[in-house]
Amino acid sequence: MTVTQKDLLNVPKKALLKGHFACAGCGSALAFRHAISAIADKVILVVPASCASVYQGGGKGASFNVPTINTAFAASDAVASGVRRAMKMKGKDDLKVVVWGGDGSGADIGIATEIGACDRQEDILHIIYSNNVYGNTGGQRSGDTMIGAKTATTPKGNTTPRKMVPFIMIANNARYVATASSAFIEDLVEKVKKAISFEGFKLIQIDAPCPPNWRTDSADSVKVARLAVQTGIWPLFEWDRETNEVVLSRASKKYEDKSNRKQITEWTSLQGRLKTITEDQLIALEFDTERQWNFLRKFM
Ligand SMILES: Cc1ncc(C[n+]2csc(CCOP(=O)(O)OP(=O)(O)O)c2C)c(N)n1
Ligand code: SF4
Ligand SMILES: [Mg+2]
Repeated sequence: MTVTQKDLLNVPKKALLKGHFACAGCGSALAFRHAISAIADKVILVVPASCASVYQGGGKGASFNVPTINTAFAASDAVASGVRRAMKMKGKDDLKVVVWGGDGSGADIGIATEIGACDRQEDILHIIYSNNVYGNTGGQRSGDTMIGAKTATTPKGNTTPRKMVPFIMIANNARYVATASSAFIEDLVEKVKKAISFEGFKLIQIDAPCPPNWRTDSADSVKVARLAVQTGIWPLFEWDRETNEVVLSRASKKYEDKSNRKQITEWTSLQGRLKTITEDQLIALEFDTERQWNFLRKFM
């Protein structure tokens, strides 16, 4: 299923209307606009507490143009499970239930209900947009924060390796798992469309730059996300339970070979949160990047 730029315009309806409250250059809002617009005629969204709870607006100013249920931080996958079961009972099988949530809920506080839904093979798609922090509450470190990144709770730079949620979901036998990026929108839309075609629990994790917390220029969001792929920091891949194979996405194929990758410092130097990364932290970040690739290679 190849998605072209033309397909991005030819959508059932725009899922994100003008006047939303996301910051300029928000990678999450950009990804949302395309990923959810592509399936806007058949989606019910479930949103845990996050920036998305805020940037959707409310009342007459609401900018989410699809049915949306807002939930408590840890409850989104439980709520989504119930909504999907109810739709099935009502014979509305064509309605797909999608969790749109941040890394704070997806990697940390909601992970118990997320694994529970995966364990029960609930027929839902959980999309984590990862801005690498608890953005909505002031930018605290999350389980998905990069090593070396300064956050509100790691003023000297984060020292803890990322919790790799896609790998957790592979280990828990999800139906389909993928990573995506705000810089590769056609690839993201392809993955979302593919994911909802499967029955069972699906997870997609998106690298979503966040100018205020990453201390980047809002005009650089796509560039920063693209560099994350080109440096090997954020490999784009898909894993399917039927084949138990990891397939690297087009944009990441050549970066499996380390010699093709751009220097990680090209990516860090654009971000205030990583500009002061120490030598030790940089080594640890490189090690953590290789840890991801080594895991993926086991399934290739
Ligand atoms: C149980 C619980 N703990 C803390 C909060 C406060 N809270 C609301 S949103 C949020 C941060 C969400 O972070 P993330 O999921 O990464 O989404 P982002 O804000 O970055 O988009 C926090 C800590 C809450 N609502 N409920
Ligand atoms: S804080 Fe970050 S994730 Fe939240 S709306 Fe702003 S740019 Fe987007
Ligand atoms: Mg977040």
